[in-house]
Amino acid sequence: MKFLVLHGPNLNLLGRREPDVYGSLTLEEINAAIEELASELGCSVVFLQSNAEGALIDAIQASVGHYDGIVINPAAYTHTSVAIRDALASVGVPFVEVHLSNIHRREEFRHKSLTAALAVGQICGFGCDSYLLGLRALFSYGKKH
Ligand code: CA2
Repeated sequence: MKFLVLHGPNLNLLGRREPDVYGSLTLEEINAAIEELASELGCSVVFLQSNAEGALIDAIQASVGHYDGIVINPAAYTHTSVAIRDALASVGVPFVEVHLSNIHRREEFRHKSLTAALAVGQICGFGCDSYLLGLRALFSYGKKH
């Protein structure tokens, strides 16, 4: 199985600012942990981080027929992007929404996700482990569907 891991805006800054909220790992270190889990599970992963909404949408549209699922942290677009929601809805590729922080115990504007209702599930609040739990869950989902 092959999975696409999408990181949204500003996640390229991880490890350099706000470690109290998002942890001290860099995005490269998170990707390395995901890669290690993928090889343990026997699946492959492809990564993309973008600060641009359109680039994320292009990647979602292009995922059809190439990936068994998407692990996505839409970052701030979670709370604002009807366009990313529409892209995810249109491709029908199963996805898990992940967040480093627990968005439900933060500011009210972060409580709402425009994408979560379309996801197989949402995992938040576990830092890097949110991605690892998300990949495990999607891998297991993929074996059953
Ligand atoms: O907790 C998460 O994973 C978020 O998706 C992160 C987003 C935030 O807008 C969501 O509400 C929750 C922000 C990503 C920005 O990451 C930074 C990392 C280091 C320094 C500054 C921002």
